[in-house]
Amino acid sequence: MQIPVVWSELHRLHEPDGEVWLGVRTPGTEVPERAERIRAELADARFFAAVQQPDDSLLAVHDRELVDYLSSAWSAWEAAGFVEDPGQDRVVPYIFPHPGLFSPGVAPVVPAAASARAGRFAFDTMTLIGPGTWEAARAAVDAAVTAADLVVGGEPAAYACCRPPGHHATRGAFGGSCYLNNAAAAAARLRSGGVGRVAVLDVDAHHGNGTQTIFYEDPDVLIGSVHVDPGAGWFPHFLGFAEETGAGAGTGANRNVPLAPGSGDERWLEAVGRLAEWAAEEGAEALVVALGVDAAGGDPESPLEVSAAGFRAAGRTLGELQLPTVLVQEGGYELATLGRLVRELLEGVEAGLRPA
Ligand code: SP5
Ligand code: ZN
Repeated sequence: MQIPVVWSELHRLHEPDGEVWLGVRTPGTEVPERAERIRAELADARFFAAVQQPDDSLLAVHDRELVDYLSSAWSAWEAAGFVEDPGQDRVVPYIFPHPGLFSPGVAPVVPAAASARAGRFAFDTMTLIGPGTWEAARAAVDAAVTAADLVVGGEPAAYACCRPPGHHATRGAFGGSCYLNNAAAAAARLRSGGVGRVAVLDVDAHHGNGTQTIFYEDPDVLIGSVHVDPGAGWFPHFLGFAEETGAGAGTGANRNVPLAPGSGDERWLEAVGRLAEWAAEEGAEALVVALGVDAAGGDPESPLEVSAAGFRAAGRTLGELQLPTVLVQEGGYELATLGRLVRELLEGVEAGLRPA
């Protein structure tokens, strides 16, 4: 494979060790083994170490309050003694600043108590913070931005093999196994590196609500996402509908294609094709692919039924746009097939980019 792979060992420091779902600590599927499986499958590629990036690369897409919180959340939790009493070895929120909580004109503060602070920034209970979560999340952004830098520097495409994933994280909140939005940071880097208009196309099985929301009013970052229909009962439940098309100056720059559970290659590839065509028509000069492979038939987190050949075909369609392309790993949870599916998509991109 020609596409360079950006890698950081620091991902291993993030061991969520489960997720709190429906109030119960369940095993969770966003495990360190994921990145190791992908790396093993791509062992013949050129590897680049993720380069540490300045705070600017985070602050381009996140509020300082979120960054400050995430970088200190574990130490504050530990110092508060919650590991011993009540016996919780990960940061878990308990109270949320729900819009319905507030009196008119009263805005949420950052709470004084470490126990309450988590809910100020988390939008679900599943996305646990442990001792190395911050270091790993930050390294994942480093990997995505390093991949963007390779592309700004002239590589036709680059792939960030990173975790934790990012596309559910908004400017000010984290959730859905995501803490910092790696793909958004890559898009911002392409923009600051001189690209006029970037398209982020998200093929993860879940709606990329964070990336959508970060760029919702930005006409120069087009966002397209194909995902399982949240209206059919799937995460992130509240966003990802076709009616969400951007706002303000970004009106028309967002596009969602929700698919019925059970959709396979035919419907999924048709959607990928429509999003790619739209990005070209709207004048995208570079592409970020939010590369989740959890739309695969065997994946435990989604009811879509895409095949290995489907991922290769999607890659080819994206490559045929002939744009400088940054690919950023998102979801994909079936350990036995994960690496192969990523390889199929990357090889498809390579085939599409190559002039016929
Ligand atoms: C990046 C990404 O793919 N995030 C996906 C987060 C979706 N998680 C939803 C989990 C809902 C509860 N999980 C139950 C798993 C049963 N196998
Ligand atoms: Zn997903």
